[in-house]
Amino acid sequence: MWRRVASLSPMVSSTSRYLSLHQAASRLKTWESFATEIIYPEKGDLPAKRRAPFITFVLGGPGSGKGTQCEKLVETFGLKHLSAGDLLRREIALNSKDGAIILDLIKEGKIVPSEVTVKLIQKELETSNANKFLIDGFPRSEENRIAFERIIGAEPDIVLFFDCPEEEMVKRVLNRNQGRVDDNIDTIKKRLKVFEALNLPVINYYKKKGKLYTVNAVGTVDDIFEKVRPVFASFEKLKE
Ligand code: UP5
Ligand code: MG
Repeated sequence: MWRRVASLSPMVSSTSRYLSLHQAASRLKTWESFATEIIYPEKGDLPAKRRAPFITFVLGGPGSGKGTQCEKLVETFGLKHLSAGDLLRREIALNSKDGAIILDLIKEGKIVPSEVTVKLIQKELETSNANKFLIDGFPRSEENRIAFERIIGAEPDIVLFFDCPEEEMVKRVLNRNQGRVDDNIDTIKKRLKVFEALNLPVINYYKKKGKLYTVNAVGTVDDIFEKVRPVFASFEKLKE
């Protein structure tokens, strides 16, 4: 069962005023497919796929180590890793209809429109057999966050924030050497500005909600993982 988002119903109904009946009905259908209460079978257990997924948002500035730590979480806890940046880069590689626009935005360190990113994440969530997800590098703005709640009809269970000094992040990104179009000093400066202006408010939002786990992201990869591991080990749902 997906967790219902308290503000979802009013948001859907107020949004519907600006949508055609067909659009509104289709949005409601999408939401219902995620949010409908599950009727428990009299005997036996629910198939894993139908349980509420455990969702973690993994946030932090460029080069703070989100992807690196996600890989270790996958190995240790069997979580499914969805990197929003990788999903967008895949669209570029596939030359999809949004590919060219995505490339221009990434080159400028700007945020791709929420609808595009959320739809890509939605497709992965719907088609995966997994029930525990790490959503890496998303949401990057309050608008992203609200779009996820509206379209997916769910909130994260926890939010992991890798807190890393800018100097260290710049050093790591410049040393990466994987040919990413945004790994150059001009774009990194823009990415850092966007992170501070738009992503920090999201981090503060989850802090107020008591969902935020902040990890000091300085140190070796293994040292940092030793700070991340207990966060996940404490969730019974992840042991199922
Ligand atoms: N490294 C990692 N940990 C280290 C450590 N402890 N000590 C020393 N080195 C360490 O790590 C970066 C580098 O540092 C690697 O070489 C690693 O080996 C080393 P990584 O784990 O890759 O860091 P990460 O935080 O994942 O950095 P990344 O550059 O991927 O973060 P971004 O958030 O900038 O990139 P993302 O791919 O998420 O987004 C790219 C762009 O896509 C955005 O700028 C935006 O334009 C667009 N985008 C959207 O518009 N919307 C989205 O929802 C997502 C992306
Ligand atoms: Mg990454």
